Amino acid sequence: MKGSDSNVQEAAFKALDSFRIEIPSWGFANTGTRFGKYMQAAAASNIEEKFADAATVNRLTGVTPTLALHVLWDLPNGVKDVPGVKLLEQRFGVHAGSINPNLFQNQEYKYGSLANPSAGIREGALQHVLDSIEIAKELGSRDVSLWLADGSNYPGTQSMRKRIAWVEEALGVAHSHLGARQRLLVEYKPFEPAFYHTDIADWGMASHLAHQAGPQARVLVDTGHHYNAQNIEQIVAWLLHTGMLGGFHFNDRRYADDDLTLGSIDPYQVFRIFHEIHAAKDDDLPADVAYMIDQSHNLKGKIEAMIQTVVTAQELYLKAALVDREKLAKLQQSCDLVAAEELYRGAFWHDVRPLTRAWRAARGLPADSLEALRVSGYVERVARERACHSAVVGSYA
Ligand code: RM4
Ligand code: MN
Ligand code: MN
Repeated sequence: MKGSDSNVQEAAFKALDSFRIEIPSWGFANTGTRFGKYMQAAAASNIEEKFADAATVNRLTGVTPTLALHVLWDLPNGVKDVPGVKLLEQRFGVHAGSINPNLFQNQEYKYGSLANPSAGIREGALQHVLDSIEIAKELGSRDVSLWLADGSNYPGTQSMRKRIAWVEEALGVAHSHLGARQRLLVEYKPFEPAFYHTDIADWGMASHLAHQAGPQARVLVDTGHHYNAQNIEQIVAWLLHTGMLGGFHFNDRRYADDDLTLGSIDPYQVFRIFHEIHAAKDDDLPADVAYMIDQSHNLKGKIEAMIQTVVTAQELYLKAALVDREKLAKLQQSCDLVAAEELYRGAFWHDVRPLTRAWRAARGLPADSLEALRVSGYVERVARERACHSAVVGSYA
């Protein structure tokens, strides 16, 4: 921790003022596991309800002004749905955020999308990416984030190298359609749904592909998309060093891509990730990092869990911001290991909740966002309103 109480408060408010996090539309819909779904009466079943829920989260936390959209789920008619989204933006005061093409749900993607051996299917998948870029342009969204489910289940059944070239080619074309201020974010994931090889399996592959695609492409780190023992903050440090870090999909995991609420299993890891970002900023290695949440809750109440996540993200971001990095650098330089570790962990153990509460009060927000949700009765009200039309849907969201 650095400085006197008033200095700490000043530094904390400055850090919190600079922190915004995007929430996902699919976090408000009924989703489930591959074994089934538990329906929630309050779940959003259309984009209007997703915007309404997002606006509630933003009203109570003050830091979620944008909503990530999944093209197939939220704009099933593509660009034609843009005017409707613009009306919702005006009505709810929340803007469309990153645009996520859907390259995994069509039947024809069984053997891949951009890496499918069929040129025709690859072309169709690329067209969907280009439509998504157009949607993003019309909505004024900067980031198009790409996650490919592509891969294979059995050794010898696909040429991994041919597929690399096909993805390279497609991303190059996609990049050439970006507007001047837009970015292409390339997400990686080691397995699932493919269980032998995944075409973009790790940060090295994503970084290579982003590099090849062009100067406006970056890597997207989804915290759930790593093997268990992986040192994610080291990956973040490398991506910062090489200028390739574009953004995050935050969630927590115990086993694989569990999409549990951020910090529920390992809050220290999130602190360590944020520390790398703050440290890079101090070292004049600034990165334009898009913080996003990629969670959708099957058991917890969706709006409640989203607010819990946003507040947790703020707390961990703040803890990391308050590390005395000048002092830490000296201890690192002199290899004073225990003192360095204690300083680092000390910031993690520091309870910043009084500071986040004070910041909210100072910014005209409810001091306790979760309590404010309970008091508002929003969840109960929408549960009543939505009960009559909440359809059982077959797809993921
Ligand atoms: C994937 C990946 C993508 C997300 C989908 C729903 O595992 O995390 O980012 O859009 O899930
Ligand atoms: Mn993700
Ligand atoms: Mn995922």
